[in-house]
Amino acid sequence: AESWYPRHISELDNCTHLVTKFEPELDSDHPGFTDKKYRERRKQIADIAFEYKQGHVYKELKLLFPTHACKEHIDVFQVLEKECGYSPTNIPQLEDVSNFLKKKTGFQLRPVSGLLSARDFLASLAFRVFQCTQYVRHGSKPDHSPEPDCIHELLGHVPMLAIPKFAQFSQELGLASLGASDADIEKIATLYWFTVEFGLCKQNGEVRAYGAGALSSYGELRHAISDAPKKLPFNPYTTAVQEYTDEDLQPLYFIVESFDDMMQKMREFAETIRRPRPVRYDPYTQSIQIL
Ligand code: H2B
Ligand code: FE
Repeated sequence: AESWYPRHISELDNCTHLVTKFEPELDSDHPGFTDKKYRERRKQIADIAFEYKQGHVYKELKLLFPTHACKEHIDVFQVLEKECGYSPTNIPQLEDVSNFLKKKTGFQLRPVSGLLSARDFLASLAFRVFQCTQYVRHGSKPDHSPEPDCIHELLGHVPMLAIPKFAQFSQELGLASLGASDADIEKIATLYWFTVEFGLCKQNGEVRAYGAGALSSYGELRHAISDAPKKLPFNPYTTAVQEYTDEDLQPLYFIVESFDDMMQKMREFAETIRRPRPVRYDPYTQSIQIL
């Protein structure tokens, strides 16, 4: 039989067999053989090349979206591919994506250099500002990052923030956080975790993911829709005090009936959060009004 050869550019991922006899590690005639620094540096660069997979995460996720993601995410994702340069080989500019979001829901992206405190992160949502990282996760672990990175933001958060109802929900979480006590911030951050990050919803009798942490990791997304984890109905009063871990895979998810239902329940809950005075966002002046 004919021996295997690559038929598509992505199959070059399987063409990684090295001829090593001239490398500085193995060839005593190599000018770098006795230069430890040079050999270390060479090894670092070689590891990056060896781990490289073309558009791996993006393609795995795209295969899962039709059966695992909520309908709204699937629809917006197609528009992002058409209008915003989303593709397996391109990371779009945040400014282009921010302008796209502004047109869809008035949300904008603001660059941030790393993980913010929950209070500061939530406060920005009140202004329809999403604090967005720009760096990309380490290539040795393409499917998981312990901190947010631009793959998580672009594949998970951005599509959801382009959906009017979801944008409204996100802003209301932010408004509820303004002036709240540390204990209440913790509750809102927990609600954020189980909805915006790892939320599941019911659609046409199926469970689908709308949380960005699930939508930006194929391992998490498969796990979330499988029978392995525990799933409970979303109820802000119990969800807000549920312990959680930021380990690789979540042991527990909360399911909402619909975005409308989630929003209504969350509004009721927000009423119970004690704050100095009620507030409202004024979009004309882009400021918070104290009522
Ligand atoms: N900071 C940044 N930069 N991105 C986030 O997604 C984020 C954050 N999430 N700080 C917050 C915390 C979230 O985990 C909640 C609100 O605590
Ligand atoms: Fe996130």
